[in-house]
Amino acid sequence: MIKRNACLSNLTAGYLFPEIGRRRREFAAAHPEARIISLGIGNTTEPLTPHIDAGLVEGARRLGTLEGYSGYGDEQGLTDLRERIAAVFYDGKMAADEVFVSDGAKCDIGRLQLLFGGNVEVAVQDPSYPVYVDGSVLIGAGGAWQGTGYAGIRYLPCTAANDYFPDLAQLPTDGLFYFCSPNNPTGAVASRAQLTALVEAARQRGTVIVFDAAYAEYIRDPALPKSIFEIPGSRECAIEVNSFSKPIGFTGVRLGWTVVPKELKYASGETVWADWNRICTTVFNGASNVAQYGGLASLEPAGLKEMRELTDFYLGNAALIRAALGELGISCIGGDNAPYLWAHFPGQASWDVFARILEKCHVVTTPGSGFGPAGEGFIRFSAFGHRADVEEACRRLVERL
Ligand code: PL4
Repeated sequence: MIKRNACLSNLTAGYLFPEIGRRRREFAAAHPEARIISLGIGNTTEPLTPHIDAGLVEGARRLGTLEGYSGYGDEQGLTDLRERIAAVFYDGKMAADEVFVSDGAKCDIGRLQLLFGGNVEVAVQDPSYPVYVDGSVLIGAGGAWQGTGYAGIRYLPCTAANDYFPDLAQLPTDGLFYFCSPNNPTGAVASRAQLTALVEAARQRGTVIVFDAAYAEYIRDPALPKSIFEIPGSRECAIEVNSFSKPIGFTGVRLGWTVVPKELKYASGETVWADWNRICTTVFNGASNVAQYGGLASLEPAGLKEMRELTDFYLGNAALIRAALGELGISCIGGDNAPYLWAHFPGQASWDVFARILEKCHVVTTPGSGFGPAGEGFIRFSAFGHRADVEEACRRLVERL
C-alpha cells in the first residue's frame, strides 16, 4: 500500500480553529438552551459595505455579457489591481509586478513554504498564528513533536518581559522568520525602531522575513509602520503577505496578496521573485475574477472610506471588551491597533480558562496555548462580532466570571 507522507504523521494535534469549533459544538449539544456568542475565531461578521458590494456585483454581472466575460486570468492577478495595491498600500515603493494577488494570506503562507523546502531552519514569534508552524511541519521543516513544540522550529518568546519583541540574536542564520504585526494573537504592533532592528539583524544573518500584515489596516497610531517595506533594507530580506479578509470582510470572498521584491535573492544568486512567479503559475490558477473586482472597488476613494469605517467598528468592539476585562481586573494588551486582545490569567491553563468562560458565560474564546508555548495562561478575545453580541458577551463576562 502507499506510504503516508511522514510530515503528516509529525503533526501531533488537529488544527487549532476546528478544535475550538468542535468544543463549541460539543457544549451546544449538551446545553441546547445556551445562546453562545463567539469572541473566538477571528471571523468577520458585518455585511459587505455598499460600494465594495457593488463592485463585486458589477464584476459578476459583467461575466454574463459577451463583452465582459473572462475565463482564466493571469495567475498573478489583474494588472489594474496589482497597480492599485502597489499605489495604495506601498505608496508606489513596490512595483506592480512585485505584487502577486492571491486567494488569501493563509493560502499564500502555505505556498510560500515551497520556496525554501523542508531543510530550512524556521523561527516564529511565540505566540503566533498556527499556520506558520503547522505549514512548516507539513513541508518537512518542522521535525517531530517534542512535548511543548516541534524540534525543527525556533520559538522566540514575545512576552511582556521583552515588549512582545523577540531576541534578535536567536534569528536562524540563512533561515526563515515569520513575523506578524499587528500581531495575532497578542495585538502588539512593532514600532519603527523594532522593525529597523529586525531588518538589520535579518540582513546580517541571511534570514528571510515573512512579514504577515493581515491586520495592518487596524493600525491607528500614525507612528507605527503598516508594512515591512517602510523599513530601509527590507527589499533585500523580506516578503510580505496581506489580505482583504479583515479590512473589508472578504473572509468568505477570498482575496489577498503577497509582495516579493526583486532584490531578494538566494545564496545561489537567483531571485526569489522568479521562483514565486513560477510557483504561482504552476500550482495556483489566480484569484476569482469577481473577488478581484470587489478588491478594486475597495481601493477607490469610496471603498477606502468604507474600509476605514468597518475597521473602526471592530476596534469599537475591542474597546468594549477591553473595558469589560478592566472591570474584572484582568490585565490585557492589544485592541487599540489590532482586533485582538490578549488577556492574562496567571497560573491557569488556557484550555481550562476557555472551558470556564464557555460554561459560565456561554462565550467562545481562543486559548493562548494554541498559539505556542508562551501563550499558556492567556486567552485571546476577538473583536469580530455584531455590536449587540459583543455588548451581551461583555455583560456576561462582568457578571458571571
Ligand atoms: C480561522 C495573521 C484568524 N480558518 O483570510 P486570509 O487567508 O487572507 O488570512 C488568514 C490569516 C492570515 N494571517 C493571520 C491571520 O490571523 C489570519 C486569520 N486568522 C484567527 O482567528 O486567527 C482566522 C482563523 C481560519 C484560519 O485558519 O486562518
